[in-house]
Amino acid sequence: MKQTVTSSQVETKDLIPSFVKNEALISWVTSVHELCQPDRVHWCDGSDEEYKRLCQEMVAAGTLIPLNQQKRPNSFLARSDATDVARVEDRTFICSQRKQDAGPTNNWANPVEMKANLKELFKGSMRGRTMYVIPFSMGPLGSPYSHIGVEISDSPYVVVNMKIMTRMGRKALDVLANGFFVPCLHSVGAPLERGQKDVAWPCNPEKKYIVHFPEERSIWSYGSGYGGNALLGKKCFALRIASVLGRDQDWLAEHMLILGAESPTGEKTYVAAAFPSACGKTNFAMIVPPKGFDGWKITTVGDDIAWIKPGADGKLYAINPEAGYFGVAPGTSPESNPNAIATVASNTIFTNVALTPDGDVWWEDLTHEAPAQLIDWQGKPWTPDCGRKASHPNARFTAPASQCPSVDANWDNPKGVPISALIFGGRRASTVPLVYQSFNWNFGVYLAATIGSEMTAAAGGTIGQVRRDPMAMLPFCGYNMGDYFNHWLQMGRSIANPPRIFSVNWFRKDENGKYMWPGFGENMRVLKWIIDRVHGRAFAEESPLGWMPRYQDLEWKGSDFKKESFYKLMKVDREQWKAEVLSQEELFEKLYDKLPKEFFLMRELLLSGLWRSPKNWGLAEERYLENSN
Ligand code: SAT
Ligand code: MN
Repeated sequence: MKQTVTSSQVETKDLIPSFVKNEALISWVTSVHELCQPDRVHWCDGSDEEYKRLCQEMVAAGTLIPLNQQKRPNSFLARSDATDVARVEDRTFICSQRKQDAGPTNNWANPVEMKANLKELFKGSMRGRTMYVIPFSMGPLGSPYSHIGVEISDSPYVVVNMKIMTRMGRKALDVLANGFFVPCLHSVGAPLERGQKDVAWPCNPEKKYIVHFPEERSIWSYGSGYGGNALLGKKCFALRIASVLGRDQDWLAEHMLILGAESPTGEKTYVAAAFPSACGKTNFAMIVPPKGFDGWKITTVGDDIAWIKPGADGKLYAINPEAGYFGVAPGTSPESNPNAIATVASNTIFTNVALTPDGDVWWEDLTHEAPAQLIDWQGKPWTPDCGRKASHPNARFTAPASQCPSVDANWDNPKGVPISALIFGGRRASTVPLVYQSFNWNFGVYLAATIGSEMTAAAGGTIGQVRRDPMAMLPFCGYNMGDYFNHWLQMGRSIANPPRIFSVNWFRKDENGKYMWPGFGENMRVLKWIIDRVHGRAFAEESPLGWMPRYQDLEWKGSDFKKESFYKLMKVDREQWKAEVLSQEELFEKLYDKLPKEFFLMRELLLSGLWRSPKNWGLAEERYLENSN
């Protein structure tokens, strides 16, 4: 049968195509159809023809602008409503049955009341629109690590983005068969009355709700068409709901990139790394080794999310549940991330970037000099001296992972890749050294739980104050953060050969406020030490925090970075660390009733280590001087 049906023409039986056999899916789609009252229903098959047709329809509707075919083949620009430009954390809810299961770091609402409220909002919310049924697999099709979701959305923009970001369509439905899926209901919340003309970016400026029902494993999202609010496979499913699945099924859903490093001898090592937002995660996932690293190859498995499960051999294995990148455009340049630039050369959807006179895209930092004229992200004429940014700071590209020049040979491997190290980083102007290795799994969980970023003026906080972002999961953990820490500790108890855990900080500043570390490709020098450590090759000294490299333990070929600068960057300042440990208390107090008892003990050990004679600190200042002779 035809895959698009019009409600006015069809009986409910025609709502469900004959190839759909899953009883739970049939009953869910039927009930959503009844509730949302769309004009048409379309079951997405995930084909290229379908993608093309939807893009053409959106071009006709003014939602997409086709870009110059020569410069940016098969690519489009979308401009969102100015009020719908990012995830809305204050409108994001975890509606567990018990409030304590959401915990103090999540917004909670009574699930019965919330469901009733949502049903009111969704009633007739798709009038005048097409209801798209979008089956998708998070993770390689049929992998034991993967999970199936079905999103129902009234946004064709969501459909084409889901085609890039997930394995979407008929194939996912075939894998689902009669199995379990996560129902993800989405509406832009802008029904069209008879004869009402649509706008280019429909959304609901007043009411937005991004709601998770963890026990039911379902997602209801209303009012926004942007990013993680609307592409429900990403943060909503692959992190918030999946973290709950992980808690219940003994695995981890993490906000981590995954990369592979191949040495000149052909040895392959995979690591996963968590950073809060605005710490250059996509850049690190696609890092290009600097001068002096001939023969090294870095490959990308994922740039945002890792699903990590224990394998039979006692190691942890990870998959990237996504199939594309939804990356921040501003700041991405041929210098900062040449692989990302190559990835978005074609078949890409850009959202809220600027348009050049010749039909290409531009964003801040893409080139050293801005073009003389542009159309900005809101569709207004722009010149370099106009005082506004040409692209929105959260402007994005949606591009297929397969187009990344550094994509890993195993990125789509259903078995996942073995993870040898977990890396945690924050944006810290002071206190936290460039790199150290935690003494063991438990200390590593403690360090991961206490990462954070110093507030900037833009973040609206007190400058210098640290916003803790445990495991970079603060906005993404679907249950109580204290239970989540315990789950991490429990994972360590149950695996024979856990990955080693490291802390990195690319953002330490000197007394003049200048970054002390060049970052970008140079981070490879730190990564190589980490890899050498996990293979038992690199030396490290004991410090109160963990194991630290000496200057000579890093590869400096091709660099003129000074030994004195390195030790300044590695310094563990007792006074700063006393203040750090005290400020960690704030987070711990908030989570007090669920905080693992191990954390109190590790905090005491950390403090007592800091009080050891500086002479005995692996890297106390006096010692650096000794070493430098
Ligand atoms: O909009 S997304 O949630 O996909 C990206 C982000 O805000 O982190
Ligand atoms: Mn992210």
